[in-house]
Amino acid sequence: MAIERTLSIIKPDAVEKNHTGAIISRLESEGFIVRAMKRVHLTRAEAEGFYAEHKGRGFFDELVTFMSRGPIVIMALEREDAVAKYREVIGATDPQKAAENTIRKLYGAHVGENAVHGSDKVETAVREIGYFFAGYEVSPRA
Ligand code: FUP
Repeated sequence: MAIERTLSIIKPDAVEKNHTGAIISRLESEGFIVRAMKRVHLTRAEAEGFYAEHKGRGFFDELVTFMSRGPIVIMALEREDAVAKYREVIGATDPQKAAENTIRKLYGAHVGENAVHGSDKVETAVREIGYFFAGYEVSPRA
């Protein structure tokens, strides 16, 4: 399997509840390497840009309001098969349907406040990492 990168966001609900460290620790213990990381408070326009593919969906307004309500922690993570493995570790979009011990099950409340984001495909990950990080901010493999 190939070494991939995926974009991880610790969303405002999890940052507010002080779960940032626990989530990063879990991801590192699952073999992910943090290649880039920053803590930012998105404007509404920045959140809308990130979720542009969902524009027009019923939950879009609620989603961008949520994602811009407080600081988030954004990371470019790397490991073998990173996209699929990360989605396995975070669990289903709806925390109530997520498997036991997944990050969304442990730290998410409901589909609108589900603690973390993850890229859905390798190509999406490239676009999403590029949305938040300049090339020089993503450190190469040691
Ligand atoms: P995921 O890839 O698991 O993050 O899920 P999606 O890309 O389908 O959805 C992006 C975000 O929109 C989710 F994290 C939560 C939100 N959402 C809702 O609030 N309601 C829905 O019915 C679907 C998604």
